[in-house]
Amino acid sequence: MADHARKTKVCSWNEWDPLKHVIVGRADGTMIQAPEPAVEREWPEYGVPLGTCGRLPREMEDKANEQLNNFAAMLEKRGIRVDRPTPIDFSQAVQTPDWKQATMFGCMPPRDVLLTVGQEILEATMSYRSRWFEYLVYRPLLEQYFKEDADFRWEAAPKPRLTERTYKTDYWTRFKTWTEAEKLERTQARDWVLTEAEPCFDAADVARFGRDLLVQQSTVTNAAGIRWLRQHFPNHRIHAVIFKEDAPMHIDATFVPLRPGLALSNRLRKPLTPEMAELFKKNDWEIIECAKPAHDKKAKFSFCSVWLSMNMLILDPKTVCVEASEREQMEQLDRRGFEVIPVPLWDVAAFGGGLHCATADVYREGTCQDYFPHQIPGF
Ligand code: DAV
Repeated sequence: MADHARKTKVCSWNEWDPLKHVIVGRADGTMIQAPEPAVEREWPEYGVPLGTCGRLPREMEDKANEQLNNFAAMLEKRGIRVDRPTPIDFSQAVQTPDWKQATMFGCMPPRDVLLTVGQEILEATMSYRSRWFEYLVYRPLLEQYFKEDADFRWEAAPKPRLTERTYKTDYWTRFKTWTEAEKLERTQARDWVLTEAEPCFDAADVARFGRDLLVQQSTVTNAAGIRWLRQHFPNHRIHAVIFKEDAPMHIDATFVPLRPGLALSNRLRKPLTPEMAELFKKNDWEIIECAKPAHDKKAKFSFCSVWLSMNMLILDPKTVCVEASEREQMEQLDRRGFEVIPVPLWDVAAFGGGLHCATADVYREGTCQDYFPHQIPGF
């Protein structure tokens, strides 16, 4: 179809309305990043000690791409338009006037970078130097949507400087010396690797519920980032949340909406914001604990946890895609009346996540609704 003949419309207000257009990531060229203040990768058990960087093995990449391609083809078969990013050479060094970073990362998880709120797609700041330029892989698509949809609001959050001021530079070294109790104290104090020198956030720390957005403060999203989002979306109610977890990154394996009135909560990572439980209760939302994950350890080279079991793509309020090995999670949702579509995607984990991470909404039907008419003052 000629570009101008497509009916492109950018709009998505929540995680569950009928999905019509989505971006699915690619595994091509994904790197184990070189160390930087925000993040250190090490897998001594696989012969990759701290400081090693390089492209993930080609056979893993091929398998991941096969699963991503099958996932995309399944969505297209169901009438959903699927777009893909344009990979660039992620093994190249990148620099700004302030710093130089030996490698980039990849383009598997569009959810981390692109936040769709209504007719807007917002490019997140990101907080890793290796991910500073990641928005470039989505630019061909965003330029196209801009041409094809006169109402598309294309926005980018201020690019952070990411100098030494942005980080507690010895954080990860100290982290390794802390007991579990000490790590949890840091969580209670919201004391992670980012300082508050400038706003930082990843788009995947946001869960969208119409007028209400839950934003997780985490190792990649600071309070200033949440404040920036609050000021950027004045018609939304932004709720800052944290969970019982020592190095949180992204809300989409911790707390996920399923449909109006029903949300799925991680069975280990409990909400540490009492107001959050109250908000859901007051508005008659039921929160259920996720099922037991199928895997008992992370995938090889994966920085994501086994809780990718709850990282799902919802196609409409009755239909949900779940990773195909997550039998118990599928059964739980089946009992709740969902049509569950099993999608093999575990081999993609090392490239940046699961079904939710691997996608970014472009268009869902529906309008902006208020699912929480009873608010909690100050939250
Ligand atoms: O909790 O393992 C998964 C989500 C990454 N986007 C986790 C993070």
